[in-house]
Amino acid sequence: MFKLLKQEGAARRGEFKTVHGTIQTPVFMNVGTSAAIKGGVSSIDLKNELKTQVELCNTYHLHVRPGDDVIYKMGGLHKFMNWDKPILTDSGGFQVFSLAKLRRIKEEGVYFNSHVDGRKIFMGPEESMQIQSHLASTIAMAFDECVENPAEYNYSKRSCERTTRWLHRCIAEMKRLNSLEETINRDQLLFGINQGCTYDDLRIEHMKTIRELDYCAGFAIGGLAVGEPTEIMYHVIEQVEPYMPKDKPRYLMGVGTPSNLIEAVYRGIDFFDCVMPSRNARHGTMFTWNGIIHIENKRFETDDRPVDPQCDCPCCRNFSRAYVRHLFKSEEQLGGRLAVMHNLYFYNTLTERMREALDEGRFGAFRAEYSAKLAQRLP
Ligand code: PRF
Ligand code: ZN
Repeated sequence: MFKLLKQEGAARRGEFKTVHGTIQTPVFMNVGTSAAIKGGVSSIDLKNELKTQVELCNTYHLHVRPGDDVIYKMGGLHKFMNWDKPILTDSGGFQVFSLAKLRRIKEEGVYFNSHVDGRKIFMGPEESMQIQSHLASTIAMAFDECVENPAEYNYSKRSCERTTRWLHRCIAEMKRLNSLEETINRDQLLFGINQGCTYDDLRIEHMKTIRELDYCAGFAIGGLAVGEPTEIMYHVIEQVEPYMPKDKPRYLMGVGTPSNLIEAVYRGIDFFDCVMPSRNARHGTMFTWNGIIHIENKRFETDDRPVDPQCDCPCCRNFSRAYVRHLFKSEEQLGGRLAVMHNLYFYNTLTERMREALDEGRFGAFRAEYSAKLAQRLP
């Protein structure tokens, strides 16, 4: 399913075949938590304008509202959103830990109250797989515990071992679900998730254990970008990467800035997702090939250039900085929509340019040119 096309150091150029089409890697998955990209961007925009390859949705949010039973009745997420390319669903583990109130973690799963109406919900590995099977995503994520950072060694170790037991239960349940006649996507794939906080030995031990589970079509590194310094995140990737299978995709969950993506590809990562491009856009922070700008800045008041003169997105092709700034200043919804389209186009183009650089054996030069530049905040 995963084909490694080129390698430069640890950096990989690959291709991942799924029933909903082939994903070219490195790839950035566009986050549509509740089956919608925030900022009023639709699947039609993603497909026709933004070069999106994969959309990411969340088990927890869709279970709470509208209910995975509703989406199942509507024929699954693909039909529901009118998106026929790959969809990855996150398992709910992370969102329960970061959003839900009053949660209790037990061996069987997590008890928590919905962040929407406070109603009591239980989610364990089996429930997460059942919901994701209802959603009928292309790739389902294992149900894991993402421990807070910093976390004590002993807690991290016990949590990690539980995440392994949960992965076994996820596999058994997905096998069962994929064998049922009534399942919408019987080819649904499962990715396992590496945890272990910032402890090298726990990370490596956990990766060595889960890589043996051949049923997993790919592996993710979870539990990073949760408050630890960036250098620690890079260090953990470097520790774990040698133990990740070469013939399966690697996904760094919830990361990150454009520079983080370049640095993680350099360290052997293939898949990414992050709310940063869409969330920052809605606050007027826009990524450009020269660095990061804040469009509400006074200096853009009468600037008739596009947000990024090097960009071919719908926003930059049609409107000036002055106009986009005005939209933000007057709180017009169009401002957020244009900025989200620009930032998603930027991320999708960034991974596309990394793929081209890898194809042509010049990823090292690409990293040298852009890693620091894209991180700088322009005045
Ligand atoms: N686990 C899951 N989803 C996630 C994470 C995780 O650790 C993270 C951590 N950055 C983001 N999304 N299931
Ligand atoms: Zn643009």
